[in-house]
Amino acid sequence: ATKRPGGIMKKNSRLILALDVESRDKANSIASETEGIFDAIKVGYPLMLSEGLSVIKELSNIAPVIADLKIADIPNTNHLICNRLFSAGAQGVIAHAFTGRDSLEACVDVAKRWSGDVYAVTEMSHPGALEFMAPVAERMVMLALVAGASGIVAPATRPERIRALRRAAGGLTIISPGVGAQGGSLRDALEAGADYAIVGRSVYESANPRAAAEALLDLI
Ligand code: 3DU
Repeated sequence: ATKRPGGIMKKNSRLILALDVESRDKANSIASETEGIFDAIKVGYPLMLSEGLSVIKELSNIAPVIADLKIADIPNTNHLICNRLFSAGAQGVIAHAFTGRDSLEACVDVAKRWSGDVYAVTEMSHPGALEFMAPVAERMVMLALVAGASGIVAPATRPERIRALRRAAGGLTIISPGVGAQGGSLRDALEAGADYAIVGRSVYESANPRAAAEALLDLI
């Protein structure tokens, strides 16, 4: 599995909206209100388990959708999951790297067929990620490169770790959650080497999501 690093996501605002609301109506209204600001919308378990895969196609009329199911299974199952997500309209998927090369390559193989992106989770943003993930995160970045992923997920809560993972990541795209609600700084994450910041609660829980998103734009 070889795929040019970097992927196909357009880089304008460098902001990705994490839309972890649990209703289709709420998701569509926030996505519409903030239309034009975010380079992509990340949809995960909360919304997909509430409303099903059809939300992907709906939201992708507003912005490209990254499906964040943190896929972590054997190659055959990963293959099946990725096929479902890309055929539902996702432009990218997020998969765990810790499952190893064959599992990650299964995701990349499917992504190639759909001309889509795979982002490999290396080190997560919460404190618990220091227990098992951080000590092997650089190795997981190398795996993402070898497997042909488009990019990696690295923690905005620890910009010094983004900096270290960027050194290993070469031309891979770095998408970085943890800005705002988890305490991470947008500017610090981008300066440390993230290509995109992922922002959820500080936008979708705001009384005025568009104003909150525009305030982030002003910081960049
Ligand atoms: O903390 P926020 O509400 O801004 O949302 C962050 C999103 O990114 C959320 O969907 C979460 O599941 C996801 N994410 C992380 O926060 C940290 C990771 O390491 C990986 C994904």
